[in-house]
Amino acid sequence: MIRTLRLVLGDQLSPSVSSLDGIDPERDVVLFLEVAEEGTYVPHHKKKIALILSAMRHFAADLESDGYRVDYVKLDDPDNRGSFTEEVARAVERHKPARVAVTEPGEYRVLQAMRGWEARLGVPVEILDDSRFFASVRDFADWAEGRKQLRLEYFYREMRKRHRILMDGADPVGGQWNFDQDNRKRLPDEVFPPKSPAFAPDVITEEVLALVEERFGDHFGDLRPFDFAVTRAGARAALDDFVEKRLPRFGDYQDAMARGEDTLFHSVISIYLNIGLLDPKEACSAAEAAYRSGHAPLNAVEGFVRQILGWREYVRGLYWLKMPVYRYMNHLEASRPLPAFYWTGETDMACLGAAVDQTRRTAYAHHIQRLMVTGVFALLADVHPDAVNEWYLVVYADAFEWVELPNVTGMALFADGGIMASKPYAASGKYIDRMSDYCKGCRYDPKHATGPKACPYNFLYWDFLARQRERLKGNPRLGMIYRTLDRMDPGKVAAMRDQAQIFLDDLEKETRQWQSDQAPRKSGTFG
Ligand code: FAD
Ligand code: DLZ
Ligand code: SF4
Repeated sequence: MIRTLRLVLGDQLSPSVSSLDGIDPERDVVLFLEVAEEGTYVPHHKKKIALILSAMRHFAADLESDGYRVDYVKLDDPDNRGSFTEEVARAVERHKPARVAVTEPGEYRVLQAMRGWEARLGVPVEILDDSRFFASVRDFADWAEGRKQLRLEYFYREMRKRHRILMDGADPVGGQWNFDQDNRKRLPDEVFPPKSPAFAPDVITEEVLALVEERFGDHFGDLRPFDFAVTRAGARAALDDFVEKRLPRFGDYQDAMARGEDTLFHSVISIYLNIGLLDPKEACSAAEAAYRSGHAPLNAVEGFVRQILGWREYVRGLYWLKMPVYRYMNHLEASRPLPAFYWTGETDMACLGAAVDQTRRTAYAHHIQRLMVTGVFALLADVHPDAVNEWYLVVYADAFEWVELPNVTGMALFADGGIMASKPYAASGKYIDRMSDYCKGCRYDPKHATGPKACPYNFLYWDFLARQRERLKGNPRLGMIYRTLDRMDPGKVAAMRDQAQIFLDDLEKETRQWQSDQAPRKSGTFG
């Protein structure tokens, strides 16, 4: 008799995942389920689906060759019932295990389903902690308890101390916790970032690519060229390549954007961390070793470690602390639809056109593109958080709700009313002009705030501040900006607000037309 049926989900592809703890190779079965519902509850980017299915198949094959009993249900299995719940039920009928073990999932939606399994299946179902993070859900809740504000900086310092990363005794290496001030350079013309490595598809990946084209061909995004790593060895090679070639300048150009440069000095490892092919601890150790050996400077290494040990852990803790209400937050009462150009890329705004084009091609954009280009525009344009969240969850290969939702609702949209960020990241076109070369090739001009050449970020920025005055005026970090607004010529403010109104209404009209021209979209969790 099968003792334990061990279910491994598509973002749990680590040998150390808790659902495999204490596995008995003779009497246990490891179960993998390719199910249509996970590809369509929102219509994910084709590259994202291919990454996950191919990585699942490779991981399962490795386990099998290591001597474990694997039951792998493929998407095109004629008996496949299409959802985790139905397929676990079918596997329980097949194997009649004494119990089912699974590691807690990364999305609340799936956890809710899992909580109903024991009653449905009639066997004990053990949902185990996910130990692949520095902080457990409980650790974060303990840290948050009794605090008025949940600011990243304090959580991050605790994590540095607790995990002894970049520490000299009780003090941070270099005498300071944060080198953000050094990390805001624009990319100079003579600096050419090394490309991140490309991994050619093997036979397994080619089979998956054909399947994805057949089953999800109408989803957003280009499937080919497909050059993600799909194994742990490939993911580790991607990390090593980053540490060797890009980490030394990661800090300097962390906030820069440039035409034709999709990845700059970023690591492009979130896809591997989030599906389990890389361990966050090994990423931080590799970066710290590069600092200790003199290969990379402290501003780069600290900046990178802060993203993983700080932000990544913090957003996960916040997600599980605040769900399910976090998913429905809309503090600024934003109400407009997501502009059609987020899907089509058809816009005269060069920065947005570039971000959407890159996202369609690669299922990747770096942090500042996500935050300060597509994110800020959605904030200023009053787009409803549901529509923005759905877009980010669909289009990025690294998007799972635990990490996507806080970044969108909390960081980009201020829809949580300041649980995550101390003020909205609202910015005018000046920011994009300072940090990129997009504006040079744009029909708009970041120096104009009204008139035909005015950069939309400019009039939308001041309109946003004026429109949200009642909600935001008490924010101490916005006091100076509201004083500037109040000192502006009222005629200029009125002109910017009129132009914003016309611009947003036209955009909404075009979007509604585009929506009605589309075949009805599949409904997702974000409606
Ligand atoms: P690097 O810049 O090289 O950073 C190193 C690592 O730090 C990343 O791989 C990632 O694991 C981690 N990291 C950095 N910033 C964050 C952050 N804010 N939150 C969590 N982890 C972070 N990240 C996702 O993994 N999935 C998402 O769905 C996602 N959605 C986002 C949506 C918005 C609106 C914003 C502003 C950010 C989002 N991020 C998301 C965070 C960040 O943009 C990506 O992690 C990063 O761009 C991935 O590229 P990289 O691996 O080259 O990162
Ligand atoms: C995203 C995704 C997709 C597209 N397909 C599968 C799948 O067929 N089987 C699977 O186990 N996981 C898949 N995933 C990842 C899941 O959506 C993810 O595990 C849950 O959202 C929980 O984080
Ligand atoms: Fe973007 Fe405005 Fe610059 Fe055009 S001018 S690229 S819209 S910031």
